[in-house]
Amino acid sequence: MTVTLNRIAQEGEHGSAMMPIMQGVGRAAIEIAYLLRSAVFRGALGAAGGQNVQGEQQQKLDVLSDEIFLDEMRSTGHVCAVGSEEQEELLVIEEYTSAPYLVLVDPLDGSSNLDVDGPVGTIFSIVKRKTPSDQRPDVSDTLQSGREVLAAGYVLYGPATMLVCSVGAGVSGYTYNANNARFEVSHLDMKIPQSGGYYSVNESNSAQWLHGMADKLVSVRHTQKLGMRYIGAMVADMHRTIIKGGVFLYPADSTNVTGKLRLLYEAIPMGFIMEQAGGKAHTGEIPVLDVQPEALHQRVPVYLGAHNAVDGLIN
Ligand code: P6P
Repeated sequence: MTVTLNRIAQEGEHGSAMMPIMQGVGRAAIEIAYLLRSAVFRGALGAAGGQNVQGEQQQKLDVLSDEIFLDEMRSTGHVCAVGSEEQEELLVIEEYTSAPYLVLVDPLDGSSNLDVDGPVGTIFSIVKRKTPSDQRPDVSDTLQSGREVLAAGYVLYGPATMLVCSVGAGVSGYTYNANNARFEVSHLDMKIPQSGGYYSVNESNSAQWLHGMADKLVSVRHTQKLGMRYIGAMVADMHRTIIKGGVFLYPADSTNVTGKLRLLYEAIPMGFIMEQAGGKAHTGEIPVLDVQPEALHQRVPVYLGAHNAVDGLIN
């Protein structure tokens, strides 16, 4: 009996409520994966000409993936609004303003890898609205700490398309099976190895790191015998860290004093997954999931990985 995404419905306290949205994420992932594979023939590679709220050059595929994801969240009928990296303001789903959930998403993470055919991903988390269902949802509904997240996960568009997710009862990975046109379970109860593996960081920034981070990293990588891998797409670097062990970090530096990665749709969902996989997720000051968000696109430093590797960097 092949196990599919439907098994999520039996997981933990929130599995059944999260199932329709997870299926929507799965549909969006299949559409985005197809778009990525055919982009070069459709003139969909390259810059869209605009910038996102981060001031980063938007790729055409960023915009298309964002549209696909929003459409699939709308089609679930359970989502009242989406906070997206690609949209400055919260996107209210007008047909379902009374729906109970909101989704935070980075629709196409690592899109600078696209023109070199490198791996990219989608990162998402799901929260329950705080505003009453007879009111219009607003950005305050998104400003919840990671401790209130009901579900989170990522899609990795690599040699295979994988959906890795958690509803708070451990982490499982599903791989897209084109023969059956569905995601099928391939990695049950994923746990990060607590020794060995790789450190993963953009070391070209090391001269700007704060708090003696460069020296700490030299010490940790030697004492814990870590190799080095850096793909430049958070989803791919995080997935390898969970499978192989070690730590992924994007420290604050003199240019990005609050870090580069976004709290609501990168750090929190990935921190949720890392903690559920038996790892540690920290900002250098407090656990990522304890940060109280103050803005939709705020940034934080992140240290995500095995406990001993993260502790060696933050203490
Ligand atoms: P840098 C991609 O733009 C991203 O948001 C993450 O996916 C990735 O981990 C990071 O930025 C890469 O940043 O500065 O190393 O290119």
